[in-house]
Order: sequence, then structure tokens, then C-alpha cells
Amino acid sequence: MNLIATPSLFSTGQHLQGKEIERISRRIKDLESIFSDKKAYAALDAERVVYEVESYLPVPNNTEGGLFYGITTIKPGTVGNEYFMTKGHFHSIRNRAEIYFTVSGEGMLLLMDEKRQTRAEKMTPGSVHYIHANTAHRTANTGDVDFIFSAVWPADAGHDYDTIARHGFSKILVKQNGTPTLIDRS
Ligand code: S6P
Ligand code: ZN
Repeated sequence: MNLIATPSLFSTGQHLQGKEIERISRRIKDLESIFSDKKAYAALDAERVVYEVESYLPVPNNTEGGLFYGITTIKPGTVGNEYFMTKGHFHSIRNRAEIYFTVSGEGMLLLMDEKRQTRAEKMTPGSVHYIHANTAHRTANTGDVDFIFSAVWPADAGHDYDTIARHGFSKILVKQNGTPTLIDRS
């Protein structure tokens, strides 16, 4: 007899339904260290949601050989002239890579290596992005609507937020004459 198992997860492209889903909201008040314009930051509603992450964690954290899957939604907006963006992180185990896939909206993926060389890749619906090992990654919404992408990463990668909270990326993504522009951090 053939056994047909039902999948434990369903994705609408924007949301995940099923067991073992973790949901995280990051609000203005959670992101104090990442935006450059402190005055513009202080003027925003502290409760305003900047981004949400729904993650499917089918195995325990740190499982060697396991995979996690997540969908990130970044709201449109800016702090001063800097686009709404994620905290950004290196993986705690530095040699763990990751793949991003753009679902909808438009954004930018900032990639910084351990020598602090930063570059950016444009993210548009359908675009696939390979984040190499030893590379910090951060995404920003450069459009007027929700920017949504999915991600797959090793379950033992972990997240090192601290390095970015303390030193930031070497470049920031700002709106200049209406265009996303990568500039050196002053
Ligand atoms: C996890 C993966 C994403 C991010 C998410 C939010 O390795 O890179 O799921 O967690 O985009 O970004 P951050 O920097 O706040 O974790
Ligand atoms: Zn990651």
C-alpha cells in the first residue's frame, strides 16, 4: 500500500500556515542602532512595524544538516532618507550560506564581507540571490508597497546581530533624487 503524507506546511507566497511557524515583528522601537538619522528616527511612532518574519523551523535550532525556511515582509517607508530595512546579520557559524528568492515588491540586498566590503543586489519578483559564506546580509524596501522575499538557510547557522549592531555595514542605502543609492557611512 502506498502511503501519501500531507505536507505540514502551506505557503501562499506571502504567509505560512502550519505547525512550527515562528512569527517575529520588528518595530521602530526595536531598531534603534541601525538607522543613521537619529533625529528622524526619534520622530517616528515607536510602535510602527518595519518588518515581519514568518519562519518554518521543522528541526531544533542548531541541528547540523537541517534547513529553515522563512518569509520576510518589509513595509514601505524611510527613516530620514534611509529605506526601511532589516537589522542585518552574519551567521554565527560564519561559513553557512543562504538563498533568498523575491516574491513581490522591490528591494535591495546589501552584502558585506569580513573585510567590510559592501555591495548591493537589486531584488525584483522572481530574482534568486545566493548569499555566500562569511557574508553579512541586510535587505531594504526601496518601493512603495510591501517587499516580500523568502529565504532558506542551514538550521545550525545562527544569527550574529551583535557585530552589525556595534559596527554597522560600511555603506548605507539612501534615497537620492528618488533613486536607491549606496553611499559610504559618514
Ligand atoms: C535568516 C534570514 C532571514 C532574516 C530576515 C530578517 O538567516 O537571513 O530570514 O532573518 O530577513 O532579517 P534579520 O537581519 O532581522 O534577521
Ligand atoms: Zn541569514
